Order: sequence, then C-alpha cells, then structure tokens
Amino acid sequence: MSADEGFGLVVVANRLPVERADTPQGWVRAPGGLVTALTTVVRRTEGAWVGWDGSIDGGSSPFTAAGMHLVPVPMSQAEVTDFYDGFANATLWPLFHDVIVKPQYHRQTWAAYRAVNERFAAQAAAVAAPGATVWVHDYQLTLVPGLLRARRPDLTIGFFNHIPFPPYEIFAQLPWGSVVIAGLLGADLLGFQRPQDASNFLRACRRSLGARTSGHGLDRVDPDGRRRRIRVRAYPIGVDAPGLEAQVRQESTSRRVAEFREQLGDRRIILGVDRLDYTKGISVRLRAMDELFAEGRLDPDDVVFVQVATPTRERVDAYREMRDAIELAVGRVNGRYATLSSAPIVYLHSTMGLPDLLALYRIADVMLVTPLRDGMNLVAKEYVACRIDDSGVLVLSRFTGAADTLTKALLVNPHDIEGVKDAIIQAVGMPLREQRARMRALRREVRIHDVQSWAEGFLADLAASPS
Ligand code: ADQ
Repeated sequence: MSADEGFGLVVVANRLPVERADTPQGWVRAPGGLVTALTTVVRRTEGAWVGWDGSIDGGSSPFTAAGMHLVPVPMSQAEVTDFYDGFANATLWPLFHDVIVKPQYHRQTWAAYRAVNERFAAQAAAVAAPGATVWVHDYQLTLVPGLLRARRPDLTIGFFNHIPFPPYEIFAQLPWGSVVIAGLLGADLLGFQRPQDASNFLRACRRSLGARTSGHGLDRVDPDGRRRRIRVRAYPIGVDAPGLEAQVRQESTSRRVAEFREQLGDRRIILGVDRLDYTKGISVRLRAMDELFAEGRLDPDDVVFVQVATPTRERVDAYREMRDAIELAVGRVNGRYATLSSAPIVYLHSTMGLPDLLALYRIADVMLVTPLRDGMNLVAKEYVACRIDDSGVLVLSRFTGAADTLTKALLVNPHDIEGVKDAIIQAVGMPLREQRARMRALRREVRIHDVQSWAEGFLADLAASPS
C-alpha cells in the first residue's frame, strides 16, 4: 500500500528501527532482535513504523530507510526529560519491576507522558489505511491504544508489553492507574511476556475499573457504544535463533573467539551481559564472585568473570548511583585478587558490536543472568542460541520471563546469595555430559519459539480479532 492511501500495517514503538547518523545514508540500523523481527514483518507487508528518531526537535517528515517507511515523532528536550527519563523510566519502569527502586510520581511528567502519547497516536492515525492493523509496543506508549481508537475506530489495534505487569497491590500506587488501564484497553489484543503478567493485568482491570473479566479477556463498551471483546494473553518473545546460529558458525566469529581466548588466558570464563540497569542484578553476581574468591571456593587464577554493561538512561539518578556502586565493587574485588598479569573481573562499560558479543557467548563456559525482575531476558536466549556444540551452563534467575521455559538452566533466586554461589560452583564444575543434556533441551526451546514465530503468532491472533 502506498503512503497516499495509508499503510495496512503500522508498528508504533518508542524508537524507530534506525538512528540518525553521520553516514552517507544519514542513518544506521538500531541493533537488537526485536528490530530484526519487526523489520521483517514491516518490510514483507510494506507497512510503516512510527517512532522517535532520537533527535531533539527533529522533523516529522516520513522517510524510507532499510526498506521501510518510517514516520518520525518529534520530541523536545523537555519532553525527553519528562516523558522518557521521567514518567517512562523513573515512574513506570520501577513500578512495573516490583519497585526495586522507588518510583517517582510527578504531575508534570504525567502531563508530558499524555502529550507525547497523543502525538504518537496522531501520527499513527495519519498513516494507517482504512481498516489497518496497528501494533503498539511497550510501557512508554500505554495510552496510545485508547487515543488511537478514539480517532480511528475502524482500526484493529494490538499492544505488546515487553516488561512485566506488576501485581495490583503494586500497580495501585500509580495515581493515574485507571487512565493507564483504560488506555491499554483501546487494544483488541494485549500481549504480555508471561501468563502471570496477563493475569496481573486482568486483575488490575477488575480492581481499578470494576471490569468483569472472563476467560482470557473482557468485554467492553466503547464511548461510541460499540461493544468489543478484548483478548489478553501471554506471547513469550524469542530471539532470531537461526540468524544468530548462522553468524556464530562464520569464520570471522571463530577468529574473534581465538583472539579473546588469547587475551583472557587459559581460565574458565563466566560472563554477564546487560544494560546497566538496577533490575538486572549485576551487584548480586559481583557479591557472589567476591565471596567465592574470599572463601577459596573459586581460584582467581582459574576463573575470570567478564561483565559487559551497556550504558543506559544515565540522566536518571538511580542509574548513575548504581553505576558508581558497581564500579566500586569491581574495583574492590580486583584490588583484592588481581595480580600484575591478570584480574579476576573484566568489566567493560560499553555497548558491544554483535560479532564481539557472539564470540563472547561462544567462549563463555558459564552465563550468569541474575535479574531481580525481567520481562523476558533475551541475553539468556542469545547465549543458548550461540552454543552450537551444546556445551556451556546458563545460570538463570527465577524472576525472569525466560525462566518459565528455560527450565533446564540452573534456576536461582537472586535474593539468596548462598544459592547463587552454589549454582556458580555447580556450573563451573558441571560434567560435559550434563552440560550437553541440559543445553540440547534449552536449544530446542529457543529454536522452536524464536522471534519470528513470536511476531507471526501475535499478528495472526490479532488478525483473528472478533470485529
Ligand atoms: P532489555 O531490558 O533491554 O529488554 P534484554 O531482553 O536482555 O533486556 O535485551 C537486551 C538486548 O540488548 C539483547 O539483545 C542484548 O544482546 C543487547 N545487549 C545487552 N547488553 C549489551 C552490550 N553490552 N552490548 C551490546 N548489546 C547488548 C526489554 C525487557 C526484557 C525483554 C526485551 C524484549 O526488559 O525483559 O526480554 O525487552 O521484549
């Protein structure tokens, strides 16, 4: 479908799949499995993607990049501060992650959130063809489904929440909770990572709006008198398993693996890869490693812990404070156990390119994924997808969505430091036979439920929405 007639499929997400850059084309592709999956769908259906391009006071003229029609939503500096850093990342993010840090409730940031959600809805409404399908993503845009339906009742609207949905007792803190729920209920189909998130959401509908839910959804009468059935279900997201596997098999990855091996020496490698976020439980790992070295259960000459942490949301106070605490802890452990030739912790505060990341997954004997709360956690699935010889051990927090299906991982409670330490020791010493048996089962799961089948499954169910 052309830009004049509107698009049959419109993806709406906080960020566009490309970023403005000083390249001949003027942009670079944003990394990540989600972008890969949705890009495939948007290209195949000749759809459009509505989102922020990361610039301040940028334009709103649509452009074509990476074979997709992209519709930028402009944002001012004040909106980045209040909408993005403020309401999205200092209110909803901590609230939805079990209040690991205290959420901020400010009327000013809420006003900005509403205004920016209005703008996203207006852009989506402007480019959607009559009767089109619009797929809205994540916690930054909870009001968009309702705002969009008010403008365009002809649309079929889906929403996917990438992060957890908290129990009602926590959600109830939000002064504008019923507005958020009503906004989400503008969708025909609401997708969550885990069945628990979907049932938490349905309970919030009952408690905050007095809605009656039945089965996997509820019936609702819109302000225009139209009665709709809204479905609510879990769609656990996956990774691009075949794509990752193909890249890992390339000669260039093997070369990188050899280089890393030389740099890290003949030690067993324990790996952590995360955005530097307080939800990810990085300090839990550091404490566990510190105590294991102190108790002599791990020898710093035999083991190296590599932690790669991508800088993220550094304008938000809680993130700056956490970064300081983590860097202090790394310094303390290395100060105690490093020798002139090697340190037990290699800490990289950087975003790693995919080839290097894949080589690290390939070389790591143990992967530590210890979030205090995580919607899914793609890093765990990426590690599994890259273990093409079926070796390696995944230590995985029970508080991730991934733990629901990756049951052959060593599942841990990140609040139980002794349990985490025991799991690390078990992982480091696990016989190859057991590693292989577990990893084969994990790989089967990650291959079957990949990101492509996730996107197609959601869109197929959305297309089957009762009209
Ligand atoms: P995130 O919280 O960002 O995602 P995650 O699912 O682990 O968490 O995805 C992170 C992505 O960033 C992975 O693809 C990973 O490879 C990449 N990444 C992380 N650290 C990196 C580094 N140092 N260098 C380069 N790349 C790095 C949110 C939710 C999750 C949910 C996803 C998808 O919080 O729970 O799984 O969305 O729905």
